[in-house]
Amino acid sequence: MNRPLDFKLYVITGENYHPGRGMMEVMEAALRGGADIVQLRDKTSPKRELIEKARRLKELTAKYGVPLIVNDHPDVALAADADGVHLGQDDLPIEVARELLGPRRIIGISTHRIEQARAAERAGADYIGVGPVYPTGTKPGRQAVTTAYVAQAAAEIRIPFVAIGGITETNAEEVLRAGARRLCAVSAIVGRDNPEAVCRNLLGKINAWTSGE
Ligand code: TZP
Ligand code: MG
Repeated sequence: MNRPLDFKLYVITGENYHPGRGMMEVMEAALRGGADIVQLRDKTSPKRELIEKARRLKELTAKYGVPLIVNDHPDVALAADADGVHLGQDDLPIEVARELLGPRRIIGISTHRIEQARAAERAGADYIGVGPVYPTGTKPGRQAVTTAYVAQAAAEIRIPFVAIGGITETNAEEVLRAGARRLCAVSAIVGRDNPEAVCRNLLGKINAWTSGE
């Protein structure tokens, strides 16, 4: 996977949201629906298991020509030959992750205010997450940044930014109206019976907003 990177619909694994259905099945449905970047986010599995999951997911995403990002762990990303890593503000600094991963892999970072977005851009991040836009049970206890921060990022940030947090088919248009051109969701996609249809619908909304720009 070569940088620079672009994408529209970012899907993150969330196994708590689909009991009885496997991660691979659910993520393949999302990929069929047009998800064009995938993140393995698993805060509980031991590293050995995480590597196994990442390797299986990488095989799948490669079939669709879609990058696989590993949350939190550059070493797991390397072990699975994933395309990149996603960091939080308290994880490894971007510069250190870049040393580990080299120039070709993708580094993304979550941001919650514009100063963090500026710092991420300066440090060489390939994309940033902007959120949580709305309150979400997937990341409890973190205050919503609202669409005001989405609008600020749209006005100022030049690397790709993806809006995340509580985004659904119902509020997607509001987020797009605020200036987002890339959306990310966990529960609203993997927690639904038909992730493929949800992805198609969300992508349709993104495309409607970006056509003619
Ligand atoms: N980072 C900011 S909000 C969030 C993460 C990982 C969770 C998004 O999950 P959902 O279910 O789409 O609200
Ligand atoms: Mg993290």
